[in-house]
Amino acid sequence: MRIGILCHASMGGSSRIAVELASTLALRGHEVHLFARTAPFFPCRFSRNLTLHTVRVANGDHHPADLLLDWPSDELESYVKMILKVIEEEALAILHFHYGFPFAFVAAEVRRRRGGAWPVIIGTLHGTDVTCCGDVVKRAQMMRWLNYVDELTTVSRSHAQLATELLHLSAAPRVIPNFIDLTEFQALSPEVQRSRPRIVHISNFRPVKNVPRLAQLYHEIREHVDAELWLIGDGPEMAALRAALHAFGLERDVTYWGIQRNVAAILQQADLLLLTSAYESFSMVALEAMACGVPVLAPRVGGIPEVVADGETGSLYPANEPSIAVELAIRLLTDPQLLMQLKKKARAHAGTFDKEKTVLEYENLYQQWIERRMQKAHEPGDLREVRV
Ligand code: GMT
Repeated sequence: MRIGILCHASMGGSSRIAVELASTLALRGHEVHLFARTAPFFPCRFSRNLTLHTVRVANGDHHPADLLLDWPSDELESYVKMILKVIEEEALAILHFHYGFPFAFVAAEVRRRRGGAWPVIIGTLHGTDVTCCGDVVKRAQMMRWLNYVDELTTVSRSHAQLATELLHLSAAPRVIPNFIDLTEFQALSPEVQRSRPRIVHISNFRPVKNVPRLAQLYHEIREHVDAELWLIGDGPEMAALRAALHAFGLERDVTYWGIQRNVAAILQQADLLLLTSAYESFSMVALEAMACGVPVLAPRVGGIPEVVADGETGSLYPANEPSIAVELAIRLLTDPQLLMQLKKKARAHAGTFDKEKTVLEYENLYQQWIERRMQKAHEPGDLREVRV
């Protein structure tokens, strides 16, 4: 198949999924074109079938934690034109965007300017592209753009329900969960016991991650357990977090890893992933941690319960009851047998999100749409345009 994939260049989960999907589809023999504003933070896996297209931008040095939603209008126009040109030259059958802003707009523009049936447009909603549609202006925009989309997918049942309600969708998006490459994310022996347990947190440190809560929880856990804290990533709330940890006198117990591409190598050395997010449609980091044999302690919000098996691969706490999170952390970190069991199960459970299986689901979805379109006899002109 000839497939175009649109995504952000940031270090967010939607970009990681899009790049992995594009790379894997190319390695499976499809002709894939990846469209991003600049080269994505996560590198593509090399394949002759994968072409990366970027636009010439005035300011390319955006912080990788920033999800750039409002592109300068000239860049957006260049992006749309670039995609239209590739569709024309390469006869793309599928155009699949990851994350609604600005890509639902871009897809709608492509369909509006080209008319006709090709390429089939698939959109995957990932997280704040839906939650921000509580805002009436954003919601109206998104609802308008989604009229041009042939099929919507999203990453958890919970997020599908939220999207359906907020965006007044006539049918819930198809759920295709996020996935992981189990060869890249591997676990070390679960038997390893450290003199000091190690809590890890990975994020883009945006407000939705509720970073003040992270400092508070660590402070309270630290009063009972001599655990260290490893922080991976960076973002707008990092300075405030540093200040809070300093004020608690915990600065020397914290290791700041900054932004890392190979998080697996660090995750493998941890005992517990601590999350405090106000919302997660899925939580890629929870899945990455589990694949590295690290149990997850997270609030019961959004799609997290569909990723973390409570009591099996970690523990979930009510988002508004942080004291329960502290109790659970102390229990996990002071019971080596329990921790070892959770580590083993975490790795095994991550296997249910294996990349190979999920990429097939996307492949089947594309194939079904192509066949459906091919059967539509009333657009013969269009049918000649596409090579699959
Ligand atoms: O929506 C966002 O805040 C950014 C987005 C991203 O690009 O990383 O994150 C969302 O998509 C990820 C991949 O599907 C999910 O793992 C994250 O849970 C989700 N973030 C939120 O829902 C806050």
